[in-house]
Amino acid sequence: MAEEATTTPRNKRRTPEEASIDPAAQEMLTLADLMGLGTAFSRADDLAPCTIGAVGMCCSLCAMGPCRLTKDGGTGICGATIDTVQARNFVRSVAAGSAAHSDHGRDMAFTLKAVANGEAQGYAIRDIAKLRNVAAKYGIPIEGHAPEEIANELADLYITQFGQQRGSLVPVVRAPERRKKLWDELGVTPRGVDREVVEALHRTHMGDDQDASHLMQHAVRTALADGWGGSMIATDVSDILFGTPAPVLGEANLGVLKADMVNVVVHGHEPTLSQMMVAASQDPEIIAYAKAAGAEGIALSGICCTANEILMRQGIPAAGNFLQQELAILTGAVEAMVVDVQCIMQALVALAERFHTKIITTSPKVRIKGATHIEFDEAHALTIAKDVLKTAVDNYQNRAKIQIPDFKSSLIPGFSHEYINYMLGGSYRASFRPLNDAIISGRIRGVAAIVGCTNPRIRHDFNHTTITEELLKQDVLVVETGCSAIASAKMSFLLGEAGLDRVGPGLREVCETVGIPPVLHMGSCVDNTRILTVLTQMVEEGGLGDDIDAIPAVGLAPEWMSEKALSIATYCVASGVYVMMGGYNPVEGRGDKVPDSVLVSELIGDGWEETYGGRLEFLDDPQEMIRRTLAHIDAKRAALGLSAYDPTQFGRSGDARLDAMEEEMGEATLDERRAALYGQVPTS
Ligand code: NFS
Repeated sequence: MAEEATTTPRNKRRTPEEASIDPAAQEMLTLADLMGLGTAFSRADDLAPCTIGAVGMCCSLCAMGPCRLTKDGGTGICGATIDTVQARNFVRSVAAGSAAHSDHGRDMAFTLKAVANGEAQGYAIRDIAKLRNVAAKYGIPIEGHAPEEIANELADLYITQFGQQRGSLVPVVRAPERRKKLWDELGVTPRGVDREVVEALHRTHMGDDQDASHLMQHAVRTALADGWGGSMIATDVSDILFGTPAPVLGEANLGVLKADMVNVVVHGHEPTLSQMMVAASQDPEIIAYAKAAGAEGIALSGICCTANEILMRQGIPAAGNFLQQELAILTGAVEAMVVDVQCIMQALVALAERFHTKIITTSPKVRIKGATHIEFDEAHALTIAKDVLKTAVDNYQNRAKIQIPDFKSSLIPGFSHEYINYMLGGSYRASFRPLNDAIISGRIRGVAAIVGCTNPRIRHDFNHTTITEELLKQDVLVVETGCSAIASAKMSFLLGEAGLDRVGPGLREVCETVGIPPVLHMGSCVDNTRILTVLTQMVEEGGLGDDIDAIPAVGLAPEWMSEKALSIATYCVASGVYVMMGGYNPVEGRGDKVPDSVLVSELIGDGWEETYGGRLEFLDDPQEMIRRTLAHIDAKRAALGLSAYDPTQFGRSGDARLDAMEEEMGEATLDERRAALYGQVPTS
């Protein structure tokens, strides 16, 4: 891996190697250049970001502007200061991110209701244990009740969370006691998902809330409605309907596309569609239909978070992360790209027109001009999924020249918090005790959650993998979700043995003992709530303080681009986590010449740390993110009274001991090896 260049140089086209560290992506970018086709990478080179908007100095909330606040102390026409403008923009972004995740959660809750009533074709309640577990948290009666009855009550409760006007969202009961008390005291406990989003839009309308601190307080409340509300509901219901993930073997990168099969790529976020596509693609009738068209069968793969949903439940391969959506089409081997909601580039349609690929939109909420629309509805889910696949098969004959990069990596995803709990303690004593103990002893120095998007202004996958690689060497256990997890998968960090030679001695011992890869793939972006659950369980297990902010843990989104990432960052900070984001800083512009102004960038840093124990920073340099991660983890260890991190204490047990013995014994016979291992030569 080369070691430099993380942000887009201006007015210059990057080479494929400068644009991405992924050889499959590089091959497709070279092809795009040869064919004279644009991608997000080349458009990012050609289109410099607006220097005013990029640092949050533009207000376009009313028609007196847009106002540029480029002068020291300057205001908008209404008198809004730069702090107010930045805070308003920030709140609006968080509201959009929270709305996107939560609307996904709402749809899942409605699907649960439909399944409970037998109105959703092809779906079933797959994880009854999780259903009972979740329902019991809210006092829904479970003993003696059929799964459908429990699901009906849980669905009703979850549906009300969106329109609830007063009180507290019910999933908030799952937060640590001290944290809930803090949120109540600060008045940021979310009341209802829709209420917080609507209020965010109201308060940021022209002439409303004009105090940056007060505005940012509502950013927190709106984000908490996502993390401890909409997203948590989405994760719960997905597990109940499609199964709680457990380790499974999968593959990632464009090399998963098949030259002799009908390739269907699902792209977007909601598992309702993609799970049904998995079922339909395995239907003998559809396979026969594909064979009749001259193909060997149907090869289903995914892009973005919908890829993660089916990867970690069924091991369906991931063709790539966000920036690979166009690159998949460039292979010429994709018969259909089937999209639902979020992170779908409009450019797909124009690019697909240069090939035979059909872009098929399926959500009633999302249409793209020029795409084929086949609307998905859960009442006829399986029938519609089969129709979509038949459309793809019919397109196979139109395929021309193909070029599929020969790069893919194996991985083992599927580390739900339930599975982590189980793997650490077994069925009868499932517990986070071993994880806490490993941190307390210093075998594991701390935990980092590396999450979020890829962004064409940042060298594709570079920050994700650079930070992951170094933190593993430093004995930091890494958990990942979203496009970050796919980046690590492509680097083979998500496969036990393949990654362990790049891991520090203490962490390696833990991975070998428990039998886990050094990077745990925990799912899609809504599944960042699994990380909140893990952190809460670590608090409840004891020994690492009485709230999330005491744990030696850090969150990173080193190549972020979407508003959803801002919402995630904000709810993590409000939950007590130190979060660093790479690249674009939406509150960078200066407001320090305005009398009595509060710098928003200071507010989200020192201000939020004082209030919530977590802080939010935007940084360009991955090395600096690594330095700050380790410094934070070490400071939290010291505050807990734990021993200072010392890697020399570990690494002499487990496989490392065997490896050392192997080296020493060289040509030894089998009996000599047995003698060294067991102290005597067996008699037989
Ligand atoms: Ni997350 Fe998923 Fe990827 Fe970013 Fe988009 S796919 S919800 S937003 S780009 S990680």
